[in-house]
Amino acid sequence: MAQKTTLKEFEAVFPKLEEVLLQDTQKYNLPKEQQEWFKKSLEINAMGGKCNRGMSVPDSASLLLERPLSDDEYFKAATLGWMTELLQAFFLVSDDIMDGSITRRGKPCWYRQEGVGMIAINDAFMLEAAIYNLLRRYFRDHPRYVDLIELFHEVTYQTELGQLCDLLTAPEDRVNLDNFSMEKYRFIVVYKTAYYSFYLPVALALYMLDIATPQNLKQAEDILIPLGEYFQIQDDYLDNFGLPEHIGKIGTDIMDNKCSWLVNQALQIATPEQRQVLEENYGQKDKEKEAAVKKLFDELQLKQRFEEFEEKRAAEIREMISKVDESQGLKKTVFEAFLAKIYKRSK
Ligand code: GPP
Ligand code: MG
Ligand code: MG
Ligand code: MG
Repeated sequence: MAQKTTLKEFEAVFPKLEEVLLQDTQKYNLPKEQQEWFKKSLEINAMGGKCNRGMSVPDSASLLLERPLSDDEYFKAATLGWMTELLQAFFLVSDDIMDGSITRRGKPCWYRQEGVGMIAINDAFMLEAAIYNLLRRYFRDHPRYVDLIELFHEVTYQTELGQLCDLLTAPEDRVNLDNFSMEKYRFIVVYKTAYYSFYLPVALALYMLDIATPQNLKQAEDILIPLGEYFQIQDDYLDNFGLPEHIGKIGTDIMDNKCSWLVNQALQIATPEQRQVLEENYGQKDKEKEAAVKKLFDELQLKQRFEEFEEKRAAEIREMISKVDESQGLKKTVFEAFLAKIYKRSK
């Protein structure tokens, strides 16, 4: 039987990786003060999240093997998991600057913390560098080392393509609702979120166990991408309807002029008068205008619309999972575990 990891167990691996990363800086004679800075950046930015992405690497590996992992397997899988958390840290530090966000994980965003500012950009690059550093240290002799490196590179690039589309559809100075569409929305979320959050952890587990094939990777992608799209739709929903105490961040999508799921849904059902309200109030850094859009979202019953979407998408995904051909090395339980983690999430 497979064994599910706990946050405590997973977090217990981090100090070892941190130590390895800090020791490595000594070969360049990095001064003590800068080592301390890097340590703090690692601890604040990589630690303290839900670690859903990271923990899903050991969980997926155990489900694929249908048995608990040995200590060595667990350490390797958790290390790959921490690399996905480092990738996420690199993205979030950068994304919060780009989105002008205020809080993350219940604290001020890294770039807004005392003495940090735009140094956060360099810190983001170093969080990314840490991935390849750990990969080299622990996987250089692994038969799929090159595949692992290429996977991180490709998924990073895919996320950047999504982020580019996210940013260019949300110009700060001019609101043009004609820019938005569900087609564009789908591209944005699949690339900026689904690949790194859902496909990556499972692909990592498959490579680690050296059972990845073009067929099972494709099979995994076909389910994990719609699942990731659903996850980002939840993120957009929670940006407006979630509680900051639950989600650990304050929504900025309306003021940021984002091509979010909510505004796309609103555009599909708005009367000409309601569309006018959006034209006049969406995408402006003004609390009252934001409140007018929030009021319109309530009038349009977008909460209910989201709940209907959620039921429908969860049912579709369950259907897809039921059809997984396990002869290719995959297990239905891998996908069920992901769905169970995100279905009706409030944070
Ligand atoms: C989530 O978007 C997407 C990312 C965090 C990827 C960022 C990609 C980069 C290449 C930097 P979001 O802005 O909706 O996330 P949140 O709501 O957490 O700010
Ligand atoms: Mg953001
Ligand atoms: Mg963003
Ligand atoms: Mg968001």
